Amino acid sequence: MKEQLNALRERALAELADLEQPKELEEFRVRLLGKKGEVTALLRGMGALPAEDRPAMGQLINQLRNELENALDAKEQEITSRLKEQRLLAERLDVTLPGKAADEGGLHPLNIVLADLIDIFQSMGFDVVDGPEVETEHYCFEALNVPKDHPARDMQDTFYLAENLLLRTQTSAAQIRTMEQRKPPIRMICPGRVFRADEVDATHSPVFHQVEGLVVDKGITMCDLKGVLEQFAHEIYGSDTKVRFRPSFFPFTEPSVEVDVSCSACGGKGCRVCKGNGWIEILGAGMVHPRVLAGCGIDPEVYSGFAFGIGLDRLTTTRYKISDIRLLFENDKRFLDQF
Ligand code: 2NM
Repeated sequence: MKEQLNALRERALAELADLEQPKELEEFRVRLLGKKGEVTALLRGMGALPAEDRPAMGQLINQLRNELENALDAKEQEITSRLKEQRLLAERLDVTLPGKAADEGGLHPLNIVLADLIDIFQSMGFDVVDGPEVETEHYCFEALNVPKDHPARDMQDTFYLAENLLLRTQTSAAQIRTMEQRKPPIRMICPGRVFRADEVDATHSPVFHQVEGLVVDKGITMCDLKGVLEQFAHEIYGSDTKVRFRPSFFPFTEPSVEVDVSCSACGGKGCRVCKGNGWIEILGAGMVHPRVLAGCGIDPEVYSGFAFGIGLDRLTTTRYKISDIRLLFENDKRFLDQF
């Protein structure tokens, strides 16, 4: 039986040396030291020994049991620390590596130009006013002296949401609201989105941006209009830019003008940008129609005013030589990154 013991010890220790996984260790423990294990079986087998041999044999078996338990514990520690080492190695972070640079956002070109515009007009004493994009016929047409049969009111040109509810076709609706609420003097600009049922192409979009301006006070004349708009054109295009006023027509102003600046691309000689005529139209304007003032409760015998409407999209495309207005609305990152 002693030999049997020694053989078991040698076999078990050799086997243990080759184990690598905690699971294998556990199986080993059960197989040798468990209730039905080999060492336990040896203890049970002692019943067959003569009574006087039993104590010495029992001692030997217990010794083997302790020996194996110690070897198992040592092996377990070895395996645990090896696995931990491996895990730490796999999870190692190099905190000295350079970080990934975050993509920086920027202002949309329309907002860059709008910020300039707001700066220019604020420095001339204008307030910036906001208004609703959904309007009634009263604010969009009636109060602006646009007659009932005017083509602008047509379903084909205006997005109607319901009877008497529409997407504003110009921001002047907000100026009517202001004139109804405030006493002159009024000096305001109203930037915002406007909507027209246009076909989309390189120069037309159903959504575009306007900055409309309004000045109402005692004694406002066409000279004030010319002075303010000339100042504006010089600040946007440079002080050597020539400015030209042409007679025009709008229902809400009388007289009405269109304002051109000399083409900055060719200096007025004529090129592709100005379609060969040396001038670029930048805005429409005029003296506010007495009927518009009166409709807002402002006495046209006491007060007068001028108003203007600037197309922000065109101002932006000409400033940055953008060939297609649609680029302003697609939000292609490759395009936006250039500003
Ligand atoms: C334009 C051209 C001319 C305009 C008129 C008004 C208001 F509300 F005072 F009547 N606001 N804006 C106006 C005048 C707009 O856009 C081309």
